Amino acid sequence: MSNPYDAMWEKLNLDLEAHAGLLEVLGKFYGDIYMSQQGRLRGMEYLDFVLSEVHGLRIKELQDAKASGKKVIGTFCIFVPEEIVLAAGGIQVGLCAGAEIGKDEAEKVLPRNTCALIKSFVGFKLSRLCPFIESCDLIVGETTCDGKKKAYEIFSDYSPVYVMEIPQMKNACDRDLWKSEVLRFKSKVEEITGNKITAAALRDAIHLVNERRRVLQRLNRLRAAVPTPISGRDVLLINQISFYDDPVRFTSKIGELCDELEERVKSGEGIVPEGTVRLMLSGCPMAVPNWKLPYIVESSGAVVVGEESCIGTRNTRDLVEEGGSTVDGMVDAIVDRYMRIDCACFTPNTERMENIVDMARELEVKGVIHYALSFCQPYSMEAYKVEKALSNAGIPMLAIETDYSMEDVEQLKTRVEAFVEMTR
Ligand code: BJ8
Repeated sequence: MSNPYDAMWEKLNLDLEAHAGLLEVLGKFYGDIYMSQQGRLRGMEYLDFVLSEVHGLRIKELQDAKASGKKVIGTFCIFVPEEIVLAAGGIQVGLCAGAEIGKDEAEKVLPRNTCALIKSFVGFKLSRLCPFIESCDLIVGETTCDGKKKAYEIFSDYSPVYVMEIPQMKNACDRDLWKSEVLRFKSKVEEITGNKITAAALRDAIHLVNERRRVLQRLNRLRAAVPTPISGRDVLLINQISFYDDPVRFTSKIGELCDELEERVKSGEGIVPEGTVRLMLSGCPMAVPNWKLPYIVESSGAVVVGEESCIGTRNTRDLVEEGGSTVDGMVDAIVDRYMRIDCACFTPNTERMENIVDMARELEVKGVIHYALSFCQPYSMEAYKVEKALSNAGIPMLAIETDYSMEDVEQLKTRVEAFVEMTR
């Protein structure tokens, strides 16, 4: 059956047949995992709509913006400062992918022992399945883990790629390096968009991105209530969509959802039965449609009340200081804010341990599930330190390594159920 967006997707050189298959699987998966939930907030209808139109209406918006002269910049990491792109009149979209559909194609150019996230974005490109990638005027990579770093070299054979160097430590010389990289990125964005960044535009962009972070911080405060007023799956979806949607619209819609959530919290209404175990997830980012682990957890007698992840609090915890009046001063504020990101690519990464323990205590969780994608060295190695820090705080942790396949679902469920029982 043809789709009203077929002509647009064809123009973007997508493989229409394979893409239709992807949308069908995605729709079914979403129905099983999301629409089967009871007591969802009315505000989630907006998220359902955005997801159902993620390759349709949102792509159409991007195409219309491009036709009016705007540039679209794709990213894979929360280190890329969106404030710079917005200040230059561009649009930034997240390209991390959470499906294994292009895996076979990816494995033709990447070693099999590469993490699923990398295989997914390379596979999406090689299989011509992602209209976001195909809409980008520039794709920004970064030197975080070795896998991503080397994958961008291959990716650049197929798309225009620009790579930012990310420091691996947090000394004064690392901050200097990062500032020079932010400035280099600013020049690149100005060149691509043809717009010189002014102080007024940068001030507005900083405020806009901060507003989106603030609304997500509000959501995190409200979801922490007892009884739990919203599922972890729904909050993960909101965080995932924050990387695709128009920031002004998203912030306003999530603000409305938070108003509804606040009413629910005031009335003491929860969405899980009394005695449901509160858990927190920590580790690698979970990109759309990677809902596997939260679904397993939430069908095993527990509820997820926090995600210590880049598609979670790592992306929203810190704001850029507002109030700067010069471009240089605001660039410094951006540099400082992004240097606080506690990705496992840093060494040492003690802030992450402190943040995880603080978060687990504040959320009063019974335990933490540490999630690492198979072959992700930074996160799977750091799990040892995380477990030690949590154990010192008297909080149990379960370390899980998995990928995007469904083959291990039963085995993971058994382990998660045992962990939930143990924490009771
Ligand atoms: S700031 S977490 S978004 S790098 S899972 S590709 S680390 S092998 S995603 Fe990340 Fe930026 Fe860090 Fe966040 Fe490599 Fe690990 Fe794969 Fe990963």
